[in-house]
Amino acid sequence: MSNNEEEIMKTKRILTMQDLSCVGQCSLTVALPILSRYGIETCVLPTAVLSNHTMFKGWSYLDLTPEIPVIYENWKNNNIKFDAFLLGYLGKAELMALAEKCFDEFSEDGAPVIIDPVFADNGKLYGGFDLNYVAEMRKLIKRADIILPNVTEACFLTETEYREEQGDEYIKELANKLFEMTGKTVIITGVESGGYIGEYILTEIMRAKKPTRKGTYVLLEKLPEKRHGTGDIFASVFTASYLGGKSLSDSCSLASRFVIDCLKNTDRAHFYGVNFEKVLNK
Ligand code: PXL
Repeated sequence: MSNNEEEIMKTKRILTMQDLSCVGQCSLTVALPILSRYGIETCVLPTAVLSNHTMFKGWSYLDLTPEIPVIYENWKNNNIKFDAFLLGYLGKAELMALAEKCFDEFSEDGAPVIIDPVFADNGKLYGGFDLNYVAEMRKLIKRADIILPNVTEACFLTETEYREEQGDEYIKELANKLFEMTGKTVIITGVESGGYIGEYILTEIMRAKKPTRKGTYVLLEKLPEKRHGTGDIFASVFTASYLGGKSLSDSCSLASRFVIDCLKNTDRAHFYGVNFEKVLNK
């Protein structure tokens, strides 16, 4: 087989399950172009169609939950399977059981599940979410191979009080609690330390033939601006890089750099997202 043929054979097919916000540079409108740009066949399962994301003053919401079993039926008939899954904003607690059904029925052997829980930030739940959603997410993350909560989501999931002042011990405590709940790789995002921002990765490795937890920080420069959608961009670049064979920490570092670049390429007046399109073409 020629190199080119091998490349063609190896193309991975991912399913990304999240909402479709018509306007807002988040969820599917970032995951689809980013994953595709990295050469991954990207299939989508839109959980809802929103006029725009929920950081605008108002939004419409068409719930697609009732359509999902119909989609599954057709995928089943067409024998469709996926090599990986990336989940972001789902929107309704009922979607968690449908996500599990999706992993059960449409996974190729060993297909990794990457879940960004997406329901809270800055110590608060996003509009439209409640503690029942968090409880269902607590069950769903047990099916993940990698979870990508921010600090607030990590607090809700572990029932830990949110603190503005965080520190190393607090972050490690959150990560260890999540590791105990899932037994899989935990990556806490938006971790701040001494003017830097990044991730804390907690994963299990074999050391002297024994499974041992290994924690690593990936910290980069912190820019003053905070923008919407950067978590979704981070998750997409991280996933593309990880599926491409890079390590967890290299994938975090690449994804963080990508987000920093997006922020640097976004006008201050552009309040609702970042211009990732400019970075995608670099
Ligand atoms: O970026 C996360 C996200 C995705 N989708 C919708 C959102 C949000 C965050 O608020 O509102 C609809």
